[in-house]
Amino acid sequence: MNEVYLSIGTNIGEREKNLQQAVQALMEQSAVQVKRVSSIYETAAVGYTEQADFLNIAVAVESPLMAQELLEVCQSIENELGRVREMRWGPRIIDLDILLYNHENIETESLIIPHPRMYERAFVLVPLQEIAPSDEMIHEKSTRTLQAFNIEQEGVKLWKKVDSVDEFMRFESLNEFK
Ligand code: X6L
Ligand code: MG
Ligand code: MG
Repeated sequence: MNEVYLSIGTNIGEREKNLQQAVQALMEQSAVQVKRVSSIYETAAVGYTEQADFLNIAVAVESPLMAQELLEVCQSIENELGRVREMRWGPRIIDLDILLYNHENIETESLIIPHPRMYERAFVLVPLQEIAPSDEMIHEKSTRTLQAFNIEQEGVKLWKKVDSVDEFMRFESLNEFK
């Protein structure tokens, strides 16, 4: 079984609902087990900064799938939730990125793991460090980088504390009636 960490982001529409639907879609995959979900962070956009703030989370999953197959699962969920690719680095309904796949280094035409820019991005590392056992899963490199960040200066704010996958999914059932 492979231990995999994902980063999920959204800055269009009902952002919290988009995150829930993405995690729900992961849970509905028979070949994916969702083990942990981080708190939800509101984060200033990086790359192209003239866009709305994001909500970002990190998710730990277990899966027998190969990295490439998981990438296809992530892309199918993005499509299912209505993602359309317009501007590079522009606003998106949902974005699922594979950060880590076991301790493997993978480089193919379509996939680079560990995610090449994750160590520079507080919006990735802050949620990740909440659910990744320290040192064991995150490379030492990233914990060091994380300590060097001034989290607030990086535009990353705790938006909603989440203590378990169940809790994360529970507020979805409430939202069904909205
Ligand atoms: C120089 C050049 C410095 C490019 C940074 C950083 C580009 C990040 C793209 C960069 C550069 C990205 C999210 C986001 C995006 C997200 C927040 C990207 C791709 N995705 N900002 N910007 N959260 N807060 O999920 O990550 S676009
Ligand atoms: Mg991304
Ligand atoms: Mg992506």
